[in-house]
Amino acid sequence: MRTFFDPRQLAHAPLQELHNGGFIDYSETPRRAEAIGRVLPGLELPANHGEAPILAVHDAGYIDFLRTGPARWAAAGRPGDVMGYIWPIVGRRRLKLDRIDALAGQYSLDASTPLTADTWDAAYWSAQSVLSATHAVLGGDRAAFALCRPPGHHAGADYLGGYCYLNTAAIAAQAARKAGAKRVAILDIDYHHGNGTQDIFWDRGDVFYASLHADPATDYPFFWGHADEVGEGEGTGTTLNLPLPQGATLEAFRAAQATALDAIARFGPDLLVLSFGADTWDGDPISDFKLATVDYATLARDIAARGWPTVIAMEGGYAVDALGANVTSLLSGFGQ
Ligand code: Q9C
Ligand code: ZN
Repeated sequence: MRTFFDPRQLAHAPLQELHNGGFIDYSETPRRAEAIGRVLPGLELPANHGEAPILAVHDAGYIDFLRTGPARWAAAGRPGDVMGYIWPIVGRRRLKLDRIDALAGQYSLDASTPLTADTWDAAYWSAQSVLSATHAVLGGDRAAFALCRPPGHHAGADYLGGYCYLNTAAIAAQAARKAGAKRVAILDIDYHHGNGTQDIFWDRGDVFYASLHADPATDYPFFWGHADEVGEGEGTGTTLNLPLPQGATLEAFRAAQATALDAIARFGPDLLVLSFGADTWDGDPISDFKLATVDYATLARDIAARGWPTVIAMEGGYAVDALGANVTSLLSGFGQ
């Protein structure tokens, strides 16, 4: 299987994140990508597909904020990384504000996703990696893997959050649509609900979003991922949320994945995007499912058996020392 990654994705390295009222070391460290890269000897540099496929998903004002926010923050005399600390609560009218503090709140979901001077470039190349994997699959490969880091599925069209800035799965799905795929499905098996991906395709009938994740009653991102969120308008019925209780093992996870795969089969996609997080692993430091390394091969075989050309985008997974084995296990299930 072809695999894609650009070393520029490593430069993004926030030092700290706000966690339970204090600051802790940033979980989404560049060491994650280094660990995965070590087990993928054939890793290829992505081609540069430019900004158009990013702007096909993301708001231009938001992209400008990602690019210029750190310099504006520094110009305002702030030490450290850009972090929002005031948010426009639900229902508040849209104001056009220029103050960096207001922009940081407008364009973010949480205060645990710092924006640094190196973030834009890293996120840009993470997106190029998934675009190269998408083009490999559109060109006839059965599956391709993008070592997306920073990850993507919490980022919406106009907001960052959950360690995510550009929604790589959404960028892949939209690029596939543009290249002629009539229907695209996204299966999200990261521990957390992919609120950004859901939001982006919420009212779209051409892109199906199915997610298995920890119940938002107990887990981040809390405000999305409930079973009764099914989409709206033309997208009614093309969002499927399958929350699972903390402690879930392969048995429950695999059964829920089969439910998602059956729904995707009824939708009939030309191409599948798999948002893969290894934070469902038993030893993950920030999550509470109980999958074993070998389980990823089982889950991948179940997916591969459906026969859809598949773009795999890396999402979360924070047990750095186990990431290589967990990704290797997943890719082995695709038979390559
Ligand atoms: N430390 C992904 O797995 N947790 N993102 C915030 C404060 C955020 C995880 C709690 C978890 C986001 C891609
Ligand atoms: Zn996650």
